[in-house]
Amino acid sequence: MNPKLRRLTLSALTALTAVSLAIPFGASLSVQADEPLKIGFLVKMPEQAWFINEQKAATALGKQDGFSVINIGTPDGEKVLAAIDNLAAQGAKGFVICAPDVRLGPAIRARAKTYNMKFVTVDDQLVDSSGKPLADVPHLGMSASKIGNQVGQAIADEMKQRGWKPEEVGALRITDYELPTAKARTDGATQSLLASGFKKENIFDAPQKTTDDEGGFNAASPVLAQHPNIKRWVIYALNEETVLGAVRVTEQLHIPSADVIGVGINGAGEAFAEFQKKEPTGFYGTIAVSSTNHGKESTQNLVDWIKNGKQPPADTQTTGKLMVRGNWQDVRKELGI
Ligand code: FCA
Repeated sequence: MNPKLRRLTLSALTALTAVSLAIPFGASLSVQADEPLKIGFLVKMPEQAWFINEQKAATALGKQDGFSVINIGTPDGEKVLAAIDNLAAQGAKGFVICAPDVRLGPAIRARAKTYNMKFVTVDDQLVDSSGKPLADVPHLGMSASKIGNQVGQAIADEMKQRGWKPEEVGALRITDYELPTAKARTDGATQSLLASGFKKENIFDAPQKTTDDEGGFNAASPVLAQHPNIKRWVIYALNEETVLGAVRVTEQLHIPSADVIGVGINGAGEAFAEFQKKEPTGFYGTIAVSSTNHGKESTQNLVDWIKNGKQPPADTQTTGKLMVRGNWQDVRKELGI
Protein backbone atom coordinates (compact mmCIF):
# COMPACT_ATOMS: atom_id res chain seq x y z
CA MET A 1 0.00 0.00 0.00
CA ASN A 2 1.18 3.49 -0.77
CA PRO A 3 2.59 4.86 2.54
CA LYS A 4 0.55 8.04 2.30
CA LEU A 5 -2.61 6.04 1.97
CA ARG A 6 -1.59 3.74 4.82
CA ARG A 7 -0.98 6.72 7.09
CA LEU A 8 -4.37 8.06 6.19
CA THR A 9 -6.08 4.75 6.80
CA LEU A 10 -4.26 4.39 10.11
CA SER A 11 -5.19 7.83 11.30
CA ALA A 12 -8.78 7.26 10.22
CA LEU A 13 -8.80 4.05 12.21
CA THR A 14 -7.36 5.78 15.28
CA ALA A 15 -9.98 8.46 14.97
CA LEU A 16 -12.69 5.86 14.70
CA THR A 17 -11.46 4.02 17.80
CA ALA A 18 -11.32 7.26 19.70
CA VAL A 19 -14.86 8.05 18.68
CA SER A 20 -16.20 4.65 19.53
CA LEU A 21 -14.44 4.76 22.91
CA ALA A 22 -15.99 8.12 23.59
CA ILE A 23 -19.49 6.85 22.76
CA PRO A 24 -21.22 5.36 25.75
CA PHE A 25 -23.12 2.12 25.79
CA GLY A 26 -26.08 2.16 23.40
CA ALA A 27 -24.09 3.91 20.71
CA SER A 28 -25.34 1.66 17.95
CA LEU A 29 -28.86 2.86 18.68
CA SER A 30 -27.89 6.49 18.33
CA VAL A 31 -26.06 5.73 15.09
CA GLN A 32 -29.28 4.18 13.78
CA ALA A 33 -31.27 7.18 14.87
CA ASP A 34 -28.99 9.36 12.79
CA GLU A 35 -29.89 7.42 9.66
CA PRO A 36 -32.53 9.19 7.60
CA LEU A 37 -36.02 8.29 8.74
CA LYS A 38 -37.97 5.81 6.62
CA ILE A 39 -41.74 5.48 6.59
CA GLY A 40 -44.24 3.53 4.49
CA PHE A 41 -47.28 4.76 2.56
CA LEU A 42 -49.68 1.90 1.92
CA VAL A 43 -52.73 2.25 -0.33
CA LYS A 44 -55.51 -0.12 -1.30
CA MET A 45 -55.64 0.87 -4.99
CA PRO A 46 -52.19 1.93 -6.17
CA GLU A 47 -53.45 2.40 -9.75
CA GLN A 48 -56.14 4.95 -8.80
CA ALA A 49 -55.17 8.57 -9.57
CA TRP A 50 -56.26 9.68 -6.08
CA PHE A 51 -53.79 7.34 -4.38
CA ILE A 52 -50.99 7.93 -6.89
CA ASN A 53 -51.24 11.59 -6.03
CA GLU A 54 -51.26 11.00 -2.27
CA GLN A 55 -48.12 8.86 -2.48
CA LYS A 56 -46.46 11.41 -4.75
CA ALA A 57 -47.17 14.18 -2.26
CA ALA A 58 -45.77 12.09 0.61
CA THR A 59 -42.61 11.32 -1.36
CA ALA A 60 -42.17 15.00 -2.25
CA LEU A 61 -42.47 16.00 1.41
CA GLY A 62 -39.86 13.40 2.28
CA LYS A 63 -37.46 14.77 -0.33
CA GLN A 64 -37.93 18.24 1.07
CA ASP A 65 -37.60 17.29 4.73
CA GLY A 66 -34.98 14.54 4.50
CA PHE A 67 -36.90 11.30 5.10
CA SER A 68 -37.74 8.55 2.67
CA VAL A 69 -41.14 7.14 1.82
CA ILE A 70 -41.61 3.53 0.77
CA ASN A 71 -44.77 3.37 -1.34
CA ILE A 72 -46.54 0.02 -1.41
CA GLY A 73 -49.81 -1.10 -3.02
CA THR A 74 -51.78 -3.33 -0.65
CA PRO A 75 -54.98 -4.51 -2.37
CA ASP A 76 -55.76 -7.25 0.19
CA GLY A 77 -55.22 -8.16 3.83
CA GLU A 78 -52.30 -10.51 3.25
CA LYS A 79 -50.48 -7.88 1.27
CA VAL A 80 -51.01 -5.36 4.07
CA LEU A 81 -49.45 -7.64 6.69
CA ALA A 82 -46.60 -8.61 4.36
CA ALA A 83 -45.98 -4.92 3.64
CA ILE A 84 -45.70 -4.14 7.37
CA ASP A 85 -43.16 -7.00 7.76
CA ASN A 86 -41.30 -5.68 4.75
CA LEU A 87 -41.24 -2.14 6.15
CA ALA A 88 -39.91 -3.40 9.49
CA ALA A 89 -37.17 -5.32 7.71
CA GLN A 90 -36.15 -2.12 5.94
CA GLY A 91 -35.99 -0.23 9.22
CA ALA A 92 -39.08 1.92 8.68
CA LYS A 93 -40.41 3.52 11.85
CA GLY A 94 -44.05 3.82 10.86
CA PHE A 95 -46.59 4.07 8.06
CA VAL A 96 -49.63 5.85 6.67
CA ILE A 97 -52.32 3.49 5.41
CA CYS A 98 -55.56 3.41 3.43
CA ALA A 99 -56.48 -0.23 3.98
CA PRO A 100 -58.30 -2.45 1.46
CA ASP A 101 -60.82 -3.43 4.16
CA VAL A 102 -61.41 -1.29 7.22
CA ARG A 103 -62.18 -4.37 9.30
CA LEU A 104 -58.51 -5.26 9.15
CA GLY A 105 -58.10 -2.66 11.90
CA PRO A 106 -57.23 -4.92 14.85
CA ALA A 107 -54.88 -7.08 12.72
CA ILE A 108 -53.01 -4.05 11.41
CA ARG A 109 -52.72 -2.56 14.88
CA ALA A 110 -51.40 -5.83 16.31
CA ARG A 111 -48.82 -6.24 13.55
CA ALA A 112 -47.58 -2.65 13.90
CA LYS A 113 -47.26 -3.16 17.65
CA THR A 114 -44.96 -6.18 17.21
CA TYR A 115 -42.49 -3.90 15.49
CA ASN A 116 -43.12 -0.91 17.70
CA MET A 117 -44.23 1.07 14.66
CA LYS A 118 -46.47 4.10 14.72
CA PHE A 119 -49.17 4.42 12.09
CA VAL A 120 -51.97 6.74 11.00
CA THR A 121 -54.86 6.16 8.61
CA VAL A 122 -55.79 8.26 5.62
CA ASP A 123 -59.16 8.32 3.75
CA ASP A 124 -60.67 5.12 5.19
CA GLN A 125 -60.84 4.89 8.98
CA LEU A 126 -60.17 1.47 10.49
CA VAL A 127 -62.81 -0.17 12.67
CA ASP A 128 -62.79 -2.88 15.34
CA SER A 129 -64.72 -6.14 15.22
CA SER A 130 -67.94 -4.39 16.23
CA GLY A 131 -67.58 -1.76 13.50
CA LYS A 132 -66.51 1.08 15.82
CA PRO A 133 -63.65 3.32 14.61
CA LEU A 134 -60.25 2.58 16.19
CA ALA A 135 -60.14 5.72 18.28
CA ASP A 136 -56.45 5.35 19.18
CA VAL A 137 -55.33 5.46 15.54
CA PRO A 138 -55.07 9.07 14.28
CA HIS A 139 -57.10 9.57 11.12
CA LEU A 140 -57.34 12.10 8.31
CA GLY A 141 -60.20 11.84 5.82
CA MET A 142 -62.97 13.66 4.01
CA SER A 143 -65.88 15.21 5.88
CA ALA A 144 -67.91 12.52 4.18
CA SER A 145 -71.52 13.59 4.91
CA LYS A 146 -70.87 17.21 4.04
CA ILE A 147 -69.15 16.28 0.81
CA GLY A 148 -72.04 13.95 0.07
CA ASN A 149 -74.41 16.88 0.66
CA GLN A 150 -72.44 18.88 -1.91
CA VAL A 151 -72.89 16.06 -4.43
CA GLY A 152 -76.67 16.02 -3.88
CA GLN A 153 -76.87 19.79 -4.06
CA ALA A 154 -74.84 19.93 -7.29
CA ILE A 155 -77.17 17.37 -8.87
CA ALA A 156 -80.28 19.22 -7.68
CA ASP A 157 -78.97 22.55 -9.00
CA GLU A 158 -78.10 21.08 -12.39
CA MET A 159 -81.52 19.37 -12.65
CA LYS A 160 -83.10 22.74 -12.10
CA GLN A 161 -80.78 24.33 -14.64
CA ARG A 162 -81.85 21.76 -17.23
CA GLY A 163 -85.52 22.14 -16.29
CA TRP A 164 -86.00 18.48 -15.26
CA LYS A 165 -89.10 17.50 -13.31
CA PRO A 166 -88.34 15.23 -10.32
CA GLU A 167 -91.03 12.70 -11.29
CA GLU A 168 -89.35 11.94 -14.61
CA VAL A 169 -85.85 11.36 -13.22
CA GLY A 170 -84.27 8.21 -11.80
CA ALA A 171 -81.31 8.25 -9.43
CA LEU A 172 -78.69 5.57 -9.65
CA ARG A 173 -77.15 5.36 -6.20
CA ILE A 174 -74.07 3.15 -6.28
CA THR A 175 -73.33 1.98 -2.76
CA ASP A 176 -70.64 0.39 -0.63
CA TYR A 177 -72.18 0.01 2.79
CA GLU A 178 -69.20 -1.91 4.17
CA LEU A 179 -67.05 1.18 3.99
CA PRO A 180 -68.34 3.79 6.49
CA THR A 181 -66.99 6.82 4.60
CA ALA A 182 -68.69 5.55 1.43
CA LYS A 183 -72.02 5.17 3.19
CA ALA A 184 -71.74 8.60 4.78
CA ARG A 185 -71.02 10.14 1.36
CA THR A 186 -73.95 8.54 -0.47
CA ASP A 187 -76.27 9.12 2.50
CA GLY A 188 -75.27 12.79 2.45
CA ALA A 189 -76.02 13.03 -1.26
CA THR A 190 -79.39 11.34 -0.83
CA GLN A 191 -80.30 13.68 2.01
CA SER A 192 -79.67 16.81 -0.06
CA LEU A 193 -81.36 15.37 -3.11
CA LEU A 194 -84.51 14.53 -1.14
CA ALA A 195 -84.48 17.96 0.47
CA SER A 196 -84.54 19.45 -3.03
CA GLY A 197 -87.77 17.59 -3.83
CA PHE A 198 -86.37 14.45 -5.47
CA LYS A 199 -88.76 11.46 -5.34
CA LYS A 200 -87.62 8.81 -2.87
CA GLU A 201 -89.22 6.01 -4.90
CA ASN A 202 -87.12 7.01 -7.91
CA ILE A 203 -83.83 6.20 -6.18
CA PHE A 204 -82.41 2.82 -7.23
CA ASP A 205 -79.57 1.11 -5.41
CA ALA A 206 -76.66 -0.54 -7.14
CA PRO A 207 -74.26 -2.15 -4.66
CA GLN A 208 -70.66 -2.18 -5.85
CA LYS A 209 -67.97 -4.81 -5.23
CA THR A 210 -64.94 -2.64 -5.86
CA THR A 211 -64.61 1.13 -5.55
CA ASP A 212 -63.30 1.77 -9.07
CA ASP A 213 -64.56 2.18 -12.66
CA GLU A 214 -65.10 -1.51 -13.10
CA GLY A 215 -67.04 -1.70 -9.83
CA GLY A 216 -69.22 1.19 -10.99
CA PHE A 217 -69.75 -0.32 -14.41
CA ASN A 218 -70.74 -3.73 -13.07
CA ALA A 219 -73.04 -2.27 -10.43
CA ALA A 220 -74.81 0.08 -12.84
CA SER A 221 -75.41 -2.32 -15.76
CA PRO A 222 -78.24 -4.46 -14.35
CA VAL A 223 -80.01 -1.56 -12.63
CA LEU A 224 -80.08 0.67 -15.71
CA ALA A 225 -81.17 -2.27 -17.86
CA GLN A 226 -84.09 -2.95 -15.49
CA HIS A 227 -85.56 0.53 -16.02
CA PRO A 228 -85.74 1.23 -19.76
CA ASN A 229 -88.79 3.43 -19.14
CA ILE A 230 -86.71 6.01 -17.26
CA LYS A 231 -85.21 8.46 -19.74
CA ARG A 232 -83.27 10.76 -17.43
CA TRP A 233 -80.76 9.72 -14.81
CA VAL A 234 -78.68 11.23 -12.07
CA ILE A 235 -75.77 9.16 -10.78
CA TYR A 236 -73.78 9.33 -7.55
CA ALA A 237 -71.42 7.13 -5.56
CA LEU A 238 -68.49 7.33 -3.14
CA ASN A 239 -66.07 8.50 -5.83
CA GLU A 240 -65.78 9.72 -9.41
CA GLU A 241 -64.23 6.49 -10.72
CA THR A 242 -67.41 4.64 -9.79
CA VAL A 243 -69.62 7.33 -11.36
CA LEU A 244 -67.52 7.24 -14.52
CA GLY A 245 -67.97 3.47 -14.76
CA ALA A 246 -71.74 4.00 -14.58
CA VAL A 247 -71.65 6.83 -17.14
CA ARG A 248 -69.94 4.39 -19.54
CA VAL A 249 -72.96 2.09 -19.15
CA THR A 250 -75.38 4.90 -20.04
CA GLU A 251 -73.31 5.47 -23.18
CA GLN A 252 -73.54 1.81 -24.12
CA LEU A 253 -77.30 1.99 -23.65
CA HIS A 254 -77.38 5.06 -25.95
CA ILE A 255 -78.83 7.32 -23.28
CA PRO A 256 -77.88 10.83 -24.54
CA SER A 257 -75.33 12.59 -22.34
CA ALA A 258 -77.72 15.55 -22.00
CA ASP A 259 -80.05 13.18 -20.10
CA VAL A 260 -77.45 12.13 -17.54
CA ILE A 261 -76.05 14.05 -14.58
CA GLY A 262 -73.26 12.14 -12.88
CA VAL A 263 -71.47 13.77 -9.96
CA GLY A 264 -68.45 12.16 -8.34
CA ILE A 265 -66.01 12.84 -5.53
CA ASN A 266 -62.16 13.11 -5.56
CA GLY A 267 -61.03 15.44 -8.36
CA ALA A 268 -58.19 13.42 -9.77
CA GLY A 269 -56.79 12.27 -13.10
CA GLU A 270 -59.83 10.55 -14.53
CA ALA A 271 -62.10 13.51 -13.95
CA PHE A 272 -59.55 15.80 -15.61
CA ALA A 273 -59.46 13.53 -18.65
CA GLU A 274 -63.25 13.54 -18.82
CA PHE A 275 -63.45 17.35 -18.68
CA GLN A 276 -60.98 17.55 -21.55
CA LYS A 277 -63.13 15.51 -23.91
CA LYS A 278 -64.43 17.54 -26.84
CA GLU A 279 -68.10 17.04 -26.03
CA PRO A 280 -69.56 17.01 -22.52
CA THR A 281 -70.38 13.52 -21.27
CA GLY A 282 -72.88 12.38 -18.64
CA PHE A 283 -70.19 13.11 -16.06
CA TYR A 284 -71.26 16.58 -15.01
CA GLY A 285 -68.84 17.21 -12.18
CA THR A 286 -67.08 16.07 -9.06
CA ILE A 287 -66.49 17.35 -5.55
CA ALA A 288 -62.75 17.85 -5.62
CA VAL A 289 -60.73 17.31 -2.47
CA SER A 290 -57.00 17.84 -2.29
CA SER A 291 -55.35 14.44 -2.53
CA THR A 292 -52.08 16.37 -2.34
CA ASN A 293 -52.98 17.66 1.11
CA HIS A 294 -54.26 14.27 2.24
CA GLY A 295 -50.90 12.70 1.32
CA LYS A 296 -48.85 15.53 2.71
CA GLU A 297 -50.68 16.18 5.99
CA SER A 298 -51.09 12.56 6.99
CA THR A 299 -47.37 12.03 6.36
CA GLN A 300 -46.43 15.17 8.26
CA ASN A 301 -48.57 14.04 11.21
CA LEU A 302 -46.85 10.66 11.29
CA VAL A 303 -43.34 12.09 10.97
CA ASP A 304 -43.92 14.66 13.75
CA TRP A 305 -45.20 11.85 15.93
CA ILE A 306 -42.16 9.65 15.28
CA LYS A 307 -39.56 12.42 15.49
CA ASN A 308 -40.93 14.69 18.20
CA GLY A 309 -43.50 12.56 19.97
CA LYS A 310 -46.22 15.00 18.91
CA GLN A 311 -49.52 13.10 18.98
CA PRO A 312 -51.44 13.74 15.70
CA PRO A 313 -55.01 15.06 15.82
CA ALA A 314 -57.43 12.16 16.39
CA ASP A 315 -59.67 12.91 13.41
CA THR A 316 -59.04 15.55 10.76
CA GLN A 317 -61.87 16.16 8.29
CA THR A 318 -61.16 17.84 4.97
CA THR A 319 -63.50 19.78 2.68
CA GLY A 320 -64.26 19.81 -1.04
CA LYS A 321 -65.25 22.06 -3.88
CA LEU A 322 -67.46 21.48 -6.93
CA MET A 323 -65.37 21.00 -10.06
CA VAL A 324 -67.06 21.04 -13.49
CA ARG A 325 -65.94 21.40 -17.11
CA GLY A 326 -65.94 25.19 -16.83
CA ASN A 327 -63.72 25.56 -13.75
CA TRP A 328 -61.73 22.37 -13.38
CA GLN A 329 -58.35 23.90 -14.07
CA ASP A 330 -58.88 26.73 -11.58
CA VAL A 331 -60.12 24.39 -8.86
CA ARG A 332 -57.24 22.05 -9.54
CA LYS A 333 -54.77 24.89 -9.12
CA GLU A 334 -56.50 26.19 -6.03
CA LEU A 335 -56.37 22.80 -4.33
CA GLY A 336 -52.82 22.12 -5.49
CA ILE A 337 -53.79 18.82 -7.07
C1 FCA B 1 -61.91 6.13 -0.48
C2 FCA B 1 -62.19 5.98 -1.97
C3 FCA B 1 -61.16 6.75 -2.78
C4 FCA B 1 -61.07 8.17 -2.27
C5 FCA B 1 -60.71 8.16 -0.83
C6 FCA B 1 -60.61 9.54 -0.25
O1 FCA B 1 -60.79 5.40 -0.14
O2 FCA B 1 -62.16 4.63 -2.35
O3 FCA B 1 -61.51 6.76 -4.14
O4 FCA B 1 -62.32 8.79 -2.44
O5 FCA B 1 -61.71 7.46 -0.10
